[in-house]
Amino acid sequence: MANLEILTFPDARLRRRAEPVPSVDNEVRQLVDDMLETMYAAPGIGLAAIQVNVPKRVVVIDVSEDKNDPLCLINPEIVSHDGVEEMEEGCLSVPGFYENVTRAEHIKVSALNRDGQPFELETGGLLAVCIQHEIDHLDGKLFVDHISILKRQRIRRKLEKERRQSAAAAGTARRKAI
Ligand code: GNR
Ligand code: NI
Repeated sequence: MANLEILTFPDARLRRRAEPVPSVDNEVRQLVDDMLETMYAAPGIGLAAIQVNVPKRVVVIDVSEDKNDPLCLINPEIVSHDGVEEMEEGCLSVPGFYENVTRAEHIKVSALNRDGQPFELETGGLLAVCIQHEIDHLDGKLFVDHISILKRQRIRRKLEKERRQSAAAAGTARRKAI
């Protein structure tokens, strides 16, 4: 298992459209296991492969209280949806920022599981929100695309500044070490 590095907004690699998985083989299962470890370590309630720089349609989720109910969705598709609901969202690729996003309240989703078997899931609440958030990632979308341009720019500037500062700090540490 491996704890993978998570890309952060505004990294252009998060904007790619992920490719469907043609067959669920051992390589895909290894990716799923590494993604679960990365998600639990972060900690987060979901993770899309594109966030760890793998442009494949693979998602892991665990919205359980005790973090003991992992869910894996490969090639997920929303079959039907109804209702609208607003919920505050965060994202491991947009660390430290939380905004309200409006999405479908209930969804029916089809996907393949870790064994490559097809299944359908009908759900609402946080799980439905999380699945929609993750499918957005697979299409190169982030929750900040659902908020105002002004808020998105503010978040981008702050994260770019943080990145510059941590890069500068790393440079200082390296020079001191030499
Ligand atoms: O950990 C996460 N929490 C969360 C909260 C509300 C709505 C969506 C999410 S998903 C997020 C993890 C993540 O970034 N997945 O892509
Ligand atoms: Ni996210």
